[in-house]
Amino acid sequence: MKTSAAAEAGKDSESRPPVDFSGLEAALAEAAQAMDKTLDAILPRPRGSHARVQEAMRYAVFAGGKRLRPFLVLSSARLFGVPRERALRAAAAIEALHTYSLVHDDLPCMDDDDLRRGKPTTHVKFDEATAVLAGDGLLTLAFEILVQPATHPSAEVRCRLAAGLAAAAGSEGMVGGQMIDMLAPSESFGAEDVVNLQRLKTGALFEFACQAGPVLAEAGRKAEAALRDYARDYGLAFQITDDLIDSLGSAQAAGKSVGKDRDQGKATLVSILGAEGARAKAEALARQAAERLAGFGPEADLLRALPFRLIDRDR
Ligand code: GRG
Repeated sequence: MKTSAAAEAGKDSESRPPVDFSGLEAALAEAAQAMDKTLDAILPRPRGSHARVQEAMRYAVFAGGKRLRPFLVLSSARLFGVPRERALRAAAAIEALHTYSLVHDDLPCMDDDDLRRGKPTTHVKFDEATAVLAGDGLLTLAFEILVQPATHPSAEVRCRLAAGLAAAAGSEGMVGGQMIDMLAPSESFGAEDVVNLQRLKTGALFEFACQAGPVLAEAGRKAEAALRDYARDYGLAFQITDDLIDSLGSAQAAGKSVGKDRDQGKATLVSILGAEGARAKAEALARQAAERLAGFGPEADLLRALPFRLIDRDR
């Protein structure tokens, strides 16, 4: 039987509009490949007596991520005709920073995980201190990439990118979200609290990824707002799907430990709405995300299709 919260979420659920998935898998694979090549060129080659930390940075980055944030940067940049090299550099910065967050999140003092992206976590493969330093190295590298002139000839644009990433990743963004997550009570944590937590912890970085295109193109605030709104809906749909996988999936399919939220008694939209309600909510958010791009033509079709492909991951 549906809970009332699930019934509420289910109200959002209408049948799915026609979604053009053609070309999406190929585009995702192509973006991931280009990203790996760029990251390989940018990441320092292990050398000297500090080689170990650079080996750990490379281990974490090349452990097989889906490169979703880079795909969002590249796709949003393509909408505005941003030169590919610039978009790839912005994408590399965000992927380096995202990987740092995963390395630190997996540490024994945080989520204490042994498995990430289907492989031993960085502190298991190396050691705890090296994993902390590797995360620090990736975080700082992200900003080094953004402020180099190869990212954009305009210093103002480079500053906006660096400030945007700092805001998304800092204590009013991802770090703040992680803090709330660690302090979150197992009771009296409602849907609104969960949405706020997720918007900071994972959503802020998605917002930055989607806004990188219009910022690189100097396309103006209206374009940035459209991409930000798309990212908000996409980010929450992504998180709900991740929670569904955590709640229902296998560690092998997820490439990481599952069932942790439930074991720790953490509230998620799945525990609040139930699996069916959460799925309906994710579907509604995917539809809304696609609608946010109504002002663009067929060049935005990959971005329109992505949230639907994403929410099908848990089935
Ligand atoms: C430690 C400062 C600090 C922050 C950690 C983002 C985050 C904050 C922790 C990650 C923990 C987690 C599992 C969050 C759920 C959603 C999420 C970000 C999943 C990983 O992103 P994917 O699926 O991963 O894009 P890949 O490996 O494909 O890059």
